[in-house]
This record gives sequence, structure tokens and C-alpha cells, in this order.
Amino acid sequence: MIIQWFPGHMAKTRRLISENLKLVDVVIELLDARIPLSSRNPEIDSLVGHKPRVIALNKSDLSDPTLNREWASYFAKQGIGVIYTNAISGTGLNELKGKLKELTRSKLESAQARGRIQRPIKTMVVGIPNVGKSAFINKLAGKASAITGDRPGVTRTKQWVRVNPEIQLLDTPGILWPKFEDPETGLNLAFTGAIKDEIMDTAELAAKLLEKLAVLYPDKIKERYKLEELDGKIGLKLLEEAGRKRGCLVSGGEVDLYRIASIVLDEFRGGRIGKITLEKPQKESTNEENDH
Ligand SMILES: Nc1nc2c(ncn2[C@@H]2O[C@H](COP(=O)(O)OP(=O)(O)OP(=O)(O)O)[C@@H](O)[C@H]2O)c(=O)[nH]1
Ligand SMILES: [Mg+2]
Repeated sequence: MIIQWFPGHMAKTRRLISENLKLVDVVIELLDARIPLSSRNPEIDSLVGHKPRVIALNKSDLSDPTLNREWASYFAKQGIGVIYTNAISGTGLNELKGKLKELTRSKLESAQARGRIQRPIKTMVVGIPNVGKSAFINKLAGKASAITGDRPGVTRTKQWVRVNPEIQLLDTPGILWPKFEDPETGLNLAFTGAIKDEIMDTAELAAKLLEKLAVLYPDKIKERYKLEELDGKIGLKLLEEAGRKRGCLVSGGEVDLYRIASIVLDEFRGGRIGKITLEKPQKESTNEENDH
């Protein structure tokens, strides 16, 4: 299953980001805490260049707390400080505001020293579709300024939102990149809702998700879908069994695969299967491993 989604509006957004970069002091890159690597746009470094950047791992209420800690230390080892956020409850947002001030202090102070009046910190929020950029901006601003929605591609143009006299944020439409080097990246983005379902076979997608969860979180899917034995079963079989248990049947007793697929995808994306992270940081190889 090869997934690719780079419609014209994303190419346009890529231009919008580089054109507006000169207007901002710092960029906020929003990643999805459930897929910390797959949600990193490989083009961001060249797009953002040397602008100071803050990385926030959003939807951290849906990701696995143990793996949140592992990923935080993975990023720290690379010299990248990340902040875990939840754009709905507001967790992590004060920490983020502090970081914004810290990164822009010297620039704003030198402007003041030159006799300029105090101006707000200007930041641009970028990230994959549906990661929560608009919700994040609304929560920071304390008002529903930007439109949000539980599907990718909601924001279509740039929009400045004033958080307070000190901070202004630029909301941007979600972007992906023209080619996913690893097909697994495309799948992870599709599972979490960054790619629109209309361009995929959702039954195949949900089957792949169950197959992955059978390895990563077997107990959670056994419990949720009353599955008995997972060993060696392909995803389609797991999906069919789940459909039967949930009574998703068509006349003749066959399972309605698209109905159960939509239930599984919705439940996963809404966190109802549990707190799940689909990627683990690569363990550094130890001497012991090198000896073999
Ligand atoms: N559980 C949870 N849901 C979130 C969080 N942040 C955003 N959401 C939900 O995720 C969905 C997408 O949020 P948006 O803010 O529209 O996402 P976006 O990144 O602006 O998406 P595009 O404009 O399409 O690029 C909405 O249903 C939000 O309510 C979060 O931290 N936790
Ligand atoms: Mg948006």
C-alpha cells in the first residue's frame, strides 16, 4: 500500500511559509506525539533555515506516556529540546510561551536599546495536516479565532492571531512533502489522520493498523475488539474478526469491512483504543550487540 499526498495547495503553502519567514522571530514546529519521526517534515530544515525554532509534540494526551519520556530523551541527546503539549487542555502551553520569550529576548532587547518601541513576538506555526495547529493557536489566544476540524486540510490560508500584546501567531495550512522515502511513514501519517481517507482504501488501512497494533499493543486491541488470538494473523483477518464481534455484517453474514474499518480508524484517532505511540526511538547499539 503506497501512500502519497501532495496536492497543489501544499506546494502553495510551502511558498507561503518561505515568503512569510522574514516576518517572524521564531517558528513553532508542531509534531504529532504518536508519530514523532513520521510527522517531521524532512523539508522543514531547508524551509525554515536558521530561524529559531521550538518543537512541540502535540496530542500528547493520546500518546504513550512511557514512550513520551523515551522520545524526549532521544531528542535531548540530539540537542533538541521538545515540549509536550495538548492543544485542547492547554498542557505545556505556558512552558512553550516561556521558551518563545527566551529565544527572542536578545533580539527584542536590542531593538529596544536602539530606541524602538516594544513590539510583539511574531511566530509562525507549521506542521503536518490535522496535527492541531489551529486548535493550538486558539488555546494560546484563549478564543476560537482559527477554524479547526477533525480531518486534514481544514486551514486553507494564512491567518494572524494575536495571543496578547506580547505574542502574535501565524496559522498556516498543514503540509506534507512530495515523496515519503519510507512507505511506513505514509502509513503512520494515514493512521493518525494527516492524510485524507478519501484517497485510500480504508479497509486496507485499518487492517494494516490492526496488524501493527497486534505487535505493539496486543492487549489493548484484544480487549477493545474482543479478539482471542493474534499470533500470526494477517491484518485483514483481525479486521474481519473485529467486525464480526461488533456486528458489522451485511446480509448473508459477511463482514462489512468498510464499516468496521471506519470504526477502528475513528477509535484509534480518538484515543479510545488507549494511549498509543506508533514509533519507538532506535536503541543505541551497545558494545554487547556490536560483539555479535
Ligand atoms: N486529543 C487531542 N486532540 C487535539 C489536540 N490538538 C488538536 N486536536 C484535535 O485535532 C483536530 C485537528 O485540529 P486542527 O487544529 O484543526 O488541526 P490543524 O493542524 O490546524 O489542521 P489543518 O488546518 O488541516 O492543517 C481537531 O479535531 C482538534 O480538536 C490535542 O492536543 N489532543
Ligand atoms: Mg488548521
